[in-house]
Amino acid sequence: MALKETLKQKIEEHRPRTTRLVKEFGKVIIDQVTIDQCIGGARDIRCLVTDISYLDPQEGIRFRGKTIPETFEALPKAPGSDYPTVESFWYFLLTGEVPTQAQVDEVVAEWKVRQEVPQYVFDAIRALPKESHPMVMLSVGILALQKDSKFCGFYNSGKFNKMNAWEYVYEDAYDLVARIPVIAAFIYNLKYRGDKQIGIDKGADCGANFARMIGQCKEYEDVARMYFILHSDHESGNVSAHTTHLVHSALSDPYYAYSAGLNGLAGPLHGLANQEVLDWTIKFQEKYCKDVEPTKELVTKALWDTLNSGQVIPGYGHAVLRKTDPRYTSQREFCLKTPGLKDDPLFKLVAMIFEVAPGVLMEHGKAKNPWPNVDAQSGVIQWYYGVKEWDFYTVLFGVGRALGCMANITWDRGLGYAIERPKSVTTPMLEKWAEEG
Ligand code: NMX
Ligand code: MLT
Repeated sequence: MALKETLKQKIEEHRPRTTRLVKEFGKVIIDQVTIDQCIGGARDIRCLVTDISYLDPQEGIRFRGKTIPETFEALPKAPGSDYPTVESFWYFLLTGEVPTQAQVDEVVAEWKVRQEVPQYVFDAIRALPKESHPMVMLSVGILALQKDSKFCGFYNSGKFNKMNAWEYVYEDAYDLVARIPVIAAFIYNLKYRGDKQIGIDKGADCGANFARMIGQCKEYEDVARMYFILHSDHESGNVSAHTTHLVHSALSDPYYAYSAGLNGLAGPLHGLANQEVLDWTIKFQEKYCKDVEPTKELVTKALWDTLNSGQVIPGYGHAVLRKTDPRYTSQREFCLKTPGLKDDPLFKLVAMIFEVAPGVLMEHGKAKNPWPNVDAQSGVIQWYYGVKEWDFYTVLFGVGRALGCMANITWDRGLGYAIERPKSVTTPMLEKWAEEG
């Protein structure tokens, strides 16, 4: 069955479960809210639903019930590669089913049709000052696509109905995931390669095409596939996924919603941490290792200098995870099995930071999770392959994250989730409840 038919069947099968939960069990209590959660970023409050992925604090992420190694193992691979295509992963995220090779081939073919980006998007990006951060360019590019939103068109057609609204979200979502790598490649070439643009390779899958569009080597094709899949989804409470869900809950179309999500991803406590990691590491080399090899003692000193100046150690800590992020481990394993990369001085330094930083953070005593997250390992791979412009790294995160956010909002509409509108209270109210105990 083709992707849309499979998804339609899945959504229709799922709807009665959601309806029954609300009608028959709507008042069952699944959590309570404390004052520190209210003030402290709603941490750990169970109030969002998604079946696309689940984040266990100890184990890390599972996409559609599968761990990262299980996901890579199960999905059909790109020709001649150990990694699945992004297209097969898109099918899997949307439907929860491992596609057959024939189903993947269909998605790859449809992806190619959808990936053409209208010229006005490039013109809008080009109109920005060249010094603009590439995340601004990406967010503007996605927002510019809004003009042709099929969901918005359906809403304005006078024929809008809740039962098939998801089909129009699906159309936009699919267009968006197919186009965002092309927009990202355009930004890369515009900013860092003297505007030497490379056209779409119509014979290539998403990962291979992205590598070719930014002038990269064959080996980078797997880097792109791995990177986009690993960054795709992290259940729905993280800033980018939650923002996308929130904005779309007002029936803003997928372009408005994901442009907003990207603006959240651009924060240093979220996706921007991957560029901060590289910045920190390179500055460490310049400041401490001009004439000497890095040592654990030097790394320890630099980490304490960072903490003592009131800054966070980028790439370490997490709001939910309490162990090393399996996305970190997966990328580290990629480095260890890649000749050249495993002996690369920067990789060795990142590995040394991994040996030292958790101990320093434990001694510091603030971070609830002293272990590395996805961002601690991602930049060094890009650097090794020559993508040294680290302010571009969050754009790569944003290309991957589009897959999860778009799968999520397609299902949001499929299941008719309501506009999100939590209730706020005042400080005097909290003080009163505090006194009453
Ligand atoms: N370095 C120094 N202090 C830290 C760190 C860290 N890496 N992580 C947490 N803390 C501090 C945090 O600032 C807070 O201090 P204070 O009480 O003074 O406000 C305290 O430890 C408790 O914070 P947690 O509850 O452990 O962490 P929280 O859930 O609030 O925040 C992060 C999670 C990820 C924002 C935080 O760990 C952090 O800032 N990490 C560094 C930035 C980073 O790597 N972000 C990327 C996350 C993954 N991603 O891609 O989005
Ligand atoms: C993410 O991938 O979104 C980050 O790890 C942050 C999070 O999960 O809160």
